[in-house]
Amino acid sequence: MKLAMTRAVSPTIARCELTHLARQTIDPELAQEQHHGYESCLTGLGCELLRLPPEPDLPDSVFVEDTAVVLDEVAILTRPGAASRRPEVASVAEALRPYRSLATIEPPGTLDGGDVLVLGRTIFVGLSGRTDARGIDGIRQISSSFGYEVRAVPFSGCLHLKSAVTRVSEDAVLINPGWVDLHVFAAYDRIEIDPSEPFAANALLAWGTVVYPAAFPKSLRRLEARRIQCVTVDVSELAKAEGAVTCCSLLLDVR
Ligand code: CIR
Repeated sequence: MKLAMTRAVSPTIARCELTHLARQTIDPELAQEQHHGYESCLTGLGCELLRLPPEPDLPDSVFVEDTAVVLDEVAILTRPGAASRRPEVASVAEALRPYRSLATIEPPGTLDGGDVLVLGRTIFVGLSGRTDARGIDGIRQISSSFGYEVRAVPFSGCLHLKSAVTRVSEDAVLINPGWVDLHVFAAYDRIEIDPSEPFAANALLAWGTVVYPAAFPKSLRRLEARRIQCVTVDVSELAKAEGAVTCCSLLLDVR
């Protein structure tokens, strides 16, 4: 079974954390409508939806990706870099418990799931304002026993590593070379975003199809030119909270 964990948009999303963006008015109802569209898109790809309990008092709680890293062998509960986001983790742990054994990033280390890009047996982890060296050591300790290699990746200009690079097929990544060094991903086919769309590198590969923001038509064309199958979603309101398509779900295969 394919499973997507999501969580409703908090009515307090306007009080979200922001790092690189200026605060703009966010319409929580429109954000929720767009989130429904995102969920429908995922169920359209044949997965079951598991909606986490709403957390109306936690402004960023829709961005569930940051709370856990789900590998086939284990789910790693994170310790988000923003203290305001740490209370999001407990309910995600309970939802994951039936499906995976659980491990945790221990204090004082911090790690956001948005900084973690798993490509086969290599886990690239962004060294960011949210994820520190201790957090990276934590994920290394947990995952190495399952045969994963962890590589720390410096980047700049954006919140998370996956704002700068994501996987779009078995062997290709979509990347903004202005934010992360292309050479780090030399082993992969690297598709560069259109330079006029700097936020376009965040794509969600969901069971062979790329879920992609409608806001980046030029970069979309680059994906389609490579025969990558894409479906677009409008997540413009969530983007004002510095979120994109990977951050609104945790995808897992369940046997
Ligand atoms: C935050 O700053 O934590 C949220 N406003 C946005 C988190 C987006 N998460 C992600 O890209 N993985």
